[in-house]
Amino acid sequence: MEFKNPLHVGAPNIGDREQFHALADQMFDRRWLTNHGELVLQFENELKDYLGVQHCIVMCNGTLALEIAIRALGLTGEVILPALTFVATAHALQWQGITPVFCDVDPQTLCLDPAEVERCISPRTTGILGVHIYGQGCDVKGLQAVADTHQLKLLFDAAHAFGNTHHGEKIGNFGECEVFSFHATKFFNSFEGGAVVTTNDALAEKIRLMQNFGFADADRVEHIGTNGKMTEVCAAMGLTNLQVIDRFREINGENHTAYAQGLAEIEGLRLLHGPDGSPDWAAANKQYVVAEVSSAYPLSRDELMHRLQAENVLARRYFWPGCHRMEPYISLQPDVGKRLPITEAVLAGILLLPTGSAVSPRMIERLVALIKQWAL
Ligand code: T4K
Repeated sequence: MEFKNPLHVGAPNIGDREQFHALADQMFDRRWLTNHGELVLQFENELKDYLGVQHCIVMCNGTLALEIAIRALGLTGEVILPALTFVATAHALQWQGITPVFCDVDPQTLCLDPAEVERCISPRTTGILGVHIYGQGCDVKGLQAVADTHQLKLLFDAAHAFGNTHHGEKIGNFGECEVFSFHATKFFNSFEGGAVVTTNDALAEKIRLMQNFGFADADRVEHIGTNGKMTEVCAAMGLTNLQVIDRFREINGENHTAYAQGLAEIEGLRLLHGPDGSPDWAAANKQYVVAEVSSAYPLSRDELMHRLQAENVLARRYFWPGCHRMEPYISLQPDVGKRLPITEAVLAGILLLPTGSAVSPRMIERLVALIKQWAL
């Protein structure tokens, strides 16, 4: 086995432990563990500045944040989204009795194709849920135009796009609202966590109440609500990691360069994202290293993944086989794959390789050497 310790896609980035312990001690000293404590309020303020957004409501995870955003926007009936996403995006709709309508993606961005979205609209459609997949910004303008024409609500799942920009503008400022995940496996984590960000004052207020059972004050409930609150210990982790976020970004940049240089010499393997001279690429968190394995490589994608796993490189096929091929969607809409040719083609060849602060360019050289050797 080439690597003694496993190389994971999604191994957490972890900031300064001393700082985390100091924040956790403050929390214990105050005997205030959750319910909008000082650390959560500080975290929301720092995030607001970092993301350049007007309102930021942190939550216990990204999935609940999505569910609350969807409910606060009053979505019902059908909502259009890509099948090329983590299943949480679809579940957040289905969980609330909304039908997820899976739509094909643009082959360049791998995000929703506005022309395809237009084709998926029915009289029951109330919204469009774009996903900035692998941190790549959606065609925001195109999607907003479709939403405006058909009077639909547009929101974004920005779980992969923390700190990224789209045409130079910070992700977090688009649509009615955007939703981040701070799960342990994300570029930026608070153990578990998420946030809804928006420029809409009334929506922000509604979401804030909904994530606390709908309470407007101690004895007054204004909405149906749930418990979406973030704990103080999660906020402590978020504050700790936010201090060193620029270093995490640099590390991912160095790792991406190491992959790009190594894989460039291997026929049948290519990275789906790469330097294009744009400020968006420079700012990107590069959380996922997304490779495509084509028939020009002697091993199939799955054979390559299994060979890598045998060497303790735990590559992943995110998001194979696609939400539309998972339950309950495959049973409810068995033929939907037929209208998703780009999604299906992408999912057939995709392989995500480990990056983050647990991985170094030297490890990547060794990993790439294996892939090269198997190509001979
Ligand atoms: N929307 C999108 C587009 C998303 O990608 C996600 C989450 C969401 C919404 C929902 O946000 P959250 O509700 O999760 O905040 C993982 C994560 O659990 C999930 O957050 C993430 N997307 C998804 C892409 O990845 P799994 O089922 O693949 O997790 P698992 O346990 O297989 O772990 C992934 C890899 O990370 C493994 O190789 C092990 C490694 N790992 C994991 C943890 C937890 C570590 O090395 N250390 C760790 O602490 O879903």
